[in-house]
Order: sequence, then structure tokens, then C-alpha cells
Amino acid sequence: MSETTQSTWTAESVAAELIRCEDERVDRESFSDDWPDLDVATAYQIQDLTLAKRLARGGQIVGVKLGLTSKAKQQTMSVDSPIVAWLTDGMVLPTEGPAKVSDFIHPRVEPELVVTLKADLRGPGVTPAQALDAVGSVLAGVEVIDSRYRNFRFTHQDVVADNASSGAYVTGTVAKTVPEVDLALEAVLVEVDGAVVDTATGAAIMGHPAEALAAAANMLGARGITMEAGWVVLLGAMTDAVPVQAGTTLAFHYTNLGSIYLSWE
Ligand code: 0L1
Repeated sequence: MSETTQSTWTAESVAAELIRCEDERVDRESFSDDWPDLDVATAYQIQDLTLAKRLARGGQIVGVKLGLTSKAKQQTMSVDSPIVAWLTDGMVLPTEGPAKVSDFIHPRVEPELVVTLKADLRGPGVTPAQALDAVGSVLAGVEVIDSRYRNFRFTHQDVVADNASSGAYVTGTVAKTVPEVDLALEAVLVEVDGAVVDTATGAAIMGHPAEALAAAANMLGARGITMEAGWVVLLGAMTDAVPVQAGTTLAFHYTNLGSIYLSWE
């Protein structure tokens, strides 16, 4: 498909193009060169339009994910503030058998702390302590990110529009409550093909993961959206993402939340 010129892009056509890339497993150049005036509010509108397309196909919202909440990710991606994006049920990674590289464009995998909410959270003005009070359970998680942009090259606005590079996610089987886990001290050790490649603690996420949860509530609240009891929230990657290919085997060992293993074919 030939790329449209700057003046013809609209929120709707960008959303349709991002979903086309996802469906056809192809990447493309980011939009910011063609649409330099694309602002963050319009980027979130585009994100919401891609959500509407997922829902129109029968998808259900299961929660939200934060992106770019750690310095490691912000520095690697040259983007300096956190973003929030949608999680739908179609993004749950099947756990039977290896994950398939061919289901994605160019998957990268990263460890995330995950919470479920037992109460609604509505910003603005949510504090980290209030955010923690709304947490039902804390789980280990792993996210597969899959930017629709070539070489994961994007601006803040591009990645907001692209639903924060959403791909798939999986949560661990060990569920704890907030008093049982110190979220800032919870550590993860990342192994690729049996070799340790990275480690981090929850403090990598904005100093404390509760800050990220409050930020999500406040960013969504500014758009009139309430985080709902029952939602799953991915709090953002603790380390850089690991690119994978067929044959890669990953293990993510958390201190108190168990291990998640993910092999690729
Ligand atoms: O592609 C990306 O790295 C943007 C999404 C970031 C996800 C995260 O920080 O957890």
C-alpha cells in the first residue's frame, strides 16, 4: 500500500493503518514525519479508535497497561514520559505451547509487575497510597511488545497512537496482596537461553510501582475514564525488552511472585 501524504492523514485513517499493520504483521514508518503537528490528545484519540476497532470485532477491555515508566525503557526508546494504553482479552498470550514469532511483526519481551483492582480508581488527584488501596492482587507478568513502527522508531505521540506497542501479555500463577509484597523491592532476573541478561527491582518503575498506578488513574481521569474494579494493570517494563526469534527460550524469575517461562517457535 502506498503511504498517504501528510495532509491526508486523519485520526481515523491512522487508526485504520495501525490495525492493518497489526493484522498483516507488517511494520511501517512512524507518522510523526508525515504529521509533525500530531499532538498527544489526538494520539490518544487514535488509540481510542483502535480500541473501538478491537471492540467492534468482539474484543473486551480487560484493563490497561502503562508504558515507558522506567528509565531503562525511556532511555532506550528516547521518550521521556509514561503513557497508558488499552488491554483487551485478545492480548492474553495462550500458555499452551510455545509462542509463535509469526503471530507478531518483530516481538520483544519484557518483565512487568501486574496488579488487579478490587475498587474503582478515578483521577485526577489519585495518590500512590490511594492507588495501592485499590489493589486486589499483585502478580508477575511478561509483556510481548510489537510496535507497528519500523525498528521500534517512534515519538511519544506515535507510540501513544500505537497503543503503546501492545502485543500480548501473560501473568504468573502466584497472586499476593499488597502487604505481602514490597512492590519497590520485588526483583526480577531475566534469562535468555539460560544466561542471565538483566535484573531490576520494582523501584525501576517510577521509583515505586504505586506511582505508575496513580499516574495511570490520573492520565485516564484527565480523559474522563475510570479504572474499574476487576481490571488488570500492567505497570510498565522493569528492564529493557529482549528481542526474540524462533528457538529463543526466556525465563523471568521474580523474588516472591514465581517464575514465568516463555519459549518461541
Ligand atoms: O515499544 C515500546 O517500548 C513502548 C512500549 C513500552 C512498554 C513498557 O514500557 O512497558
